[in-house]
Amino acid sequence: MSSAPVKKVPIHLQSSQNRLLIKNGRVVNDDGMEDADVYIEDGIIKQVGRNLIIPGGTRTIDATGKLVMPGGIDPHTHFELEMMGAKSADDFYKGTRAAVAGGTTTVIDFVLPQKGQSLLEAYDNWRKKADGKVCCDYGLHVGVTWWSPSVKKEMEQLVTEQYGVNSFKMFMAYKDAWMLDDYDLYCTFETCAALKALPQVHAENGHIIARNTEKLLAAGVTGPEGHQLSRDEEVEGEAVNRACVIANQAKSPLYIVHMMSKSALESLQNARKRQQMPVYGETLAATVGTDGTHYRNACFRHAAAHVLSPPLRPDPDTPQVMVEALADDCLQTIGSDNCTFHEKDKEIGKGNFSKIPNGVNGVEDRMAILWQKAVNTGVMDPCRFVAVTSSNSAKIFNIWPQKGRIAVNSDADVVVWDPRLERTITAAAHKHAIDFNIFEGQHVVGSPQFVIVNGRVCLDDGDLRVVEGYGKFLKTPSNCPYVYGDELPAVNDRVDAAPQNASGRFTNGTPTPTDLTLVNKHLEGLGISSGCSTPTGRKMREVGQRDLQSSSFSISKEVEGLETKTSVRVRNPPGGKSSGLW
Ligand code: URQ
Ligand code: ZN
Ligand code: ZN
Repeated sequence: MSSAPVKKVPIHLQSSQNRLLIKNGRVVNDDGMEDADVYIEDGIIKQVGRNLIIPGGTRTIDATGKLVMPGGIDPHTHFELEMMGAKSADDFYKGTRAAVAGGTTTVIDFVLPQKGQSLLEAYDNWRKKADGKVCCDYGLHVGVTWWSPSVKKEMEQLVTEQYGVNSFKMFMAYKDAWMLDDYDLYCTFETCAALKALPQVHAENGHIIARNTEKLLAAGVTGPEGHQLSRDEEVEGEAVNRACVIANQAKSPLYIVHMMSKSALESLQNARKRQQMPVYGETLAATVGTDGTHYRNACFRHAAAHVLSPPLRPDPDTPQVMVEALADDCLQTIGSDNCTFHEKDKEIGKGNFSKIPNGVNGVEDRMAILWQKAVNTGVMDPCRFVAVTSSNSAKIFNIWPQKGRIAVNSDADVVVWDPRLERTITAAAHKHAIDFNIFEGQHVVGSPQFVIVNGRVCLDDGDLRVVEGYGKFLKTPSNCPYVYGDELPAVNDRVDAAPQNASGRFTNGTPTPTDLTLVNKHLEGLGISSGCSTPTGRKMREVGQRDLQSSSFSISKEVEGLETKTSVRVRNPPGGKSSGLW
């Protein structure tokens, strides 16, 4: 007797319908922590709490001693990007596979049209490259690399529901390729403001870089060290300031991508004091995890592998200053700018540093590197880690709380983070398409043990089980309440901040010093360094000036003896009222 035909269910459907319970972990959101179980069904978080009633047959992950965090959101990747005569090596499959391996469950890539190319055509090409390959959800920013009335029209179309784009990147560098002049920048910022979209800038003075490059090459400086010499900190700081001025004139908010230097931070902080609209700052895993001394390495392969723009800085304090800027809310996000190139492609620039394709790895190691440099050192608490690696990007790009949050009805993008897991980063073990890693040999303590993407366990106790094409395109709607909401305090209110809890956007609902003491106690229970640097409305420090208080591990005397509670619940809309309940 023949048995009834078995109906094959596509693997992604089987997986997303699985029920999953993450038990005994400590749930960490950007605004608090609680000991809670998380129940997931059909790709959505259905319950968060203790003593949940769960259907039989549910798979259980024991997260005892682990942190249960929203999956990372990398706001800056370049997969399969054609630039400078080469194509970036990580495509949307390998790139998102590497992302998931490191705990990132959403990426936002950049559509970068050639000068003169239709933005819509470039967008369609990106969707064709990505849709069938992504292992996790992805969104798109669109580059405005030239300006005309037709470009303006296409921007208007791109922000509609059909296309789902709410952010546009403009370049102040890459002269004769993607660079816009100040007039065109002003027009693009005005257009973004009118569309309630968010302009982004790559802030470096492209004219100065071009002239310095000519002079260096003429003087016989042709190696990768010339890349850094042609564009020092001042060249970045000037452009950050200019971009802020233009945004202020255009009455537009602004997001500055890949901020790499103290000079850039200084310009940002100064601009915020006068800015009418918010200015957000992003730095990179590369910036906090390595430095510009590598450009002097005698091996071309090694030095060229570190070439990106703006460059890594030779100043040894810069990585630490960037970590502190993230902790203090001077910077809001950390991306990877993942744009990897094979050695043969980097060699295009042998004999002329200005032809080395720009870009490094980072999408896989972004979270572990920041954890190591920021949380293990006591500069940042886990809540702030979640904010800068996930929730803030979700808020700024208007996908919060669908993404970036462990809460009922949020997407089941979850990382079970083992703060004790030790490993050494190597190219031999990474998931990228290239055989070089700029963090090679770095020992990190803290990494994902499980990564759940839309309800599917894609990193399963260390085993990577991604599915090509499982991810979806994620629309990012315009008119983000977090960026454009009238009721919200401006970022610069925070610069001259009033005492505790008179907070800016990112600090609404964040713990007060008393609350942080309790967070510290939770961490001590886990054996984690517990210095808390989550912004509490205090005045921002000057760039590079270390705040010893914020990096202290000690529990504040005034609250010693308080009863430790096991849950923290602060449920605020983005930028909503501050009302921490412990
Ligand atoms: O400028 C960028 O963001 C891309 C195109 C290249 N990567 C880099 O060097 N930052
Ligand atoms: Zn850039
Ligand atoms: Zn980039």
